[in-house]
Formats: sequence, C-alpha cells, structure tokens
Amino acid sequence: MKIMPILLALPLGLAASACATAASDAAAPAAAPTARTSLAAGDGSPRGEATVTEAADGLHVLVKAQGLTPGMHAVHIHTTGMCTAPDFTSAGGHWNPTAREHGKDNPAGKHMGDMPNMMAGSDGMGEMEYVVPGGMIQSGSMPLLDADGAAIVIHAQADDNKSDPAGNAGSRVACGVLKAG
Ligand SMILES: [Cu+2]
Repeated sequence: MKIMPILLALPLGLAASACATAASDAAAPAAAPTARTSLAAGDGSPRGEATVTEAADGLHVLVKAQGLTPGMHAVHIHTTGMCTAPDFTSAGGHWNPTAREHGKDNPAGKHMGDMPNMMAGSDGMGEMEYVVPGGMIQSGSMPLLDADGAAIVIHAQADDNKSDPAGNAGSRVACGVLKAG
C-alpha cells in the first residue's frame, strides 16, 4: 500500500507536462492566429505594444501603451500596414471592410477598426482591451492582414465615437504595423 501515492501522482504529472507543452508551442497548428506590433512615436521612441488574437467571437485586441500625455486617447486599427513618421498618415483611414461610417454612436457606424478610448495615467501608461466582433486575422472574406496589412494607431485626443471619418481624435501620436505571429 505504500506505493499507491506514487502510482497516483505519475499520470497527473504526465498530463500537466503535456498541457504546458501545447500552450507554449506557438507553431502548433491548434494555436490561435495572432498578430503583434511594437508602437512608436514620430521620433521613433517606444510607445508600447499591441497584440491581436483571433477567437470564435472575433479579434481580441490588447494595447499596452507608455509615454503618452495623461488623459484620453483614441485607439484604432488603421487600414494600411505602413507607419511613416512623423505624422503616420501612411496608415490610411480606419480599417473599414464593411464600408460603414465612423463611430459606435453614429447610426451609420461603425468601422471594424473603431475601438474604445484609452485612458493614460499620470505616468503616461494606458491599457485598452476590446473584441472586434467577427474579425479574423488572415482568413475569411475580410482578413485584417490583407495585401496591404494593418496598423494600430494612437491619437492625441479622445474619439467622440460619432464624427465621420475619424472621431475628431487629432493627430497620430503612435503607430505600429501589425505582423502575423
Ligand atoms: Cu485612428
């Protein structure tokens, strides 16, 4: 009877190690499609990170920003994966594959790339998490990473969630080109 605890513990240990292997192997076919970027300001200084993960309910977007002016900032997915400093107009307008107007409070809205405002604290750090319903990263009829890619952009001001086409959010203070993986 002394050997029983060892026999019970062994299968549990094997199961735990198998789970850890699957979760950490990004190349596994079962892994969720992901896109990432590092955000930078017009002068090239770092402004944080963004991650987009595909799930059954859409694209889970997580933005962790730094170095921002304290207060509210618009955060969008823009339609072109090009961040040319200093003004980042190269990223184009908001990602809008369904040809809607801007803003969740606009009856003709909203863009797929519209997301909630992000609050930056007195330390310049901010975090924003949002699910873009129905979005997919590289598959489906309107992939995020189409031929010209996509970018995450942070603006100087808050989005009013209704003014077409850009929510009166002011200049583009940080930009990052999304890359698969
Ligand atoms: Cu924008």
